[in-house]
Amino acid sequence: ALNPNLQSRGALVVLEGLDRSGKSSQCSQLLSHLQSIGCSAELWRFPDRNTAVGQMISAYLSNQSNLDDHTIHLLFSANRWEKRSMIEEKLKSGTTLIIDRYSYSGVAFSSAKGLDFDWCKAPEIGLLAPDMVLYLDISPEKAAERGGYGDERYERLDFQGKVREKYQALHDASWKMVDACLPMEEVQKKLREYVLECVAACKNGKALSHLWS
Ligand code: DGP
Ligand code: NA
Ligand code: NA
Repeated sequence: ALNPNLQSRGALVVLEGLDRSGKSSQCSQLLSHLQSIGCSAELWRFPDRNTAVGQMISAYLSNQSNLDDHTIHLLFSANRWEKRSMIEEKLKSGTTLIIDRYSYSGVAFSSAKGLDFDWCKAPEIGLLAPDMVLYLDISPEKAAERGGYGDERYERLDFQGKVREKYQALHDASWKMVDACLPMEEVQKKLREYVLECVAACKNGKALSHLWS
């Protein structure tokens, strides 16, 4: 409901999906669209490979280093925690954030390796909860047809299948499922509708909440 006493804030919108689901290009198009209609918005991504922690993650993903599964899980989580206060400041200043991957990737990818699901969720507790999660749904087979996977760790058909199952166990009322196999423009159209709805709700006083809610 409309609450004129609250300063209007930006929306926290997360895009999730398997590798090669089209997330990153959909994110850029969303950002351009929001900016073109005068909405203050930024595009962020996790892992953020620019920080010291992010560089350790990047070395791990490109197979230049090996780390225990629990250790890398906690590094991915730390990489989100180190941005937590900046995310809150941005939102409170009225900027909408489109984020390419978040805690759901953290839990889906690590639990797909066999780590305990609830153990994987624990370090994410207290991070800001997205106002909306847009899940670009694609089968690993279809994703692999898109020019094949790259050389990074995790970019294998069998593993991506397990990740998809874990994603299915995470989805809640804040999730919108979008068929990533639709033509790109149609995917974009649906994403825009959802995001605009979410931006309006946040402007009208929707409260920020925390994971896992
Ligand atoms: P990207 O930069 O979006 O291509 O992500 C790099 C890879 O890392 C991709 O295969 C997804 C995976 N990933 C992203 N976030 C996490 C996380 O928090 N934990 C784990 N284990 N994997 C993640
Ligand atoms: Na990737
Ligand atoms: Na990506």
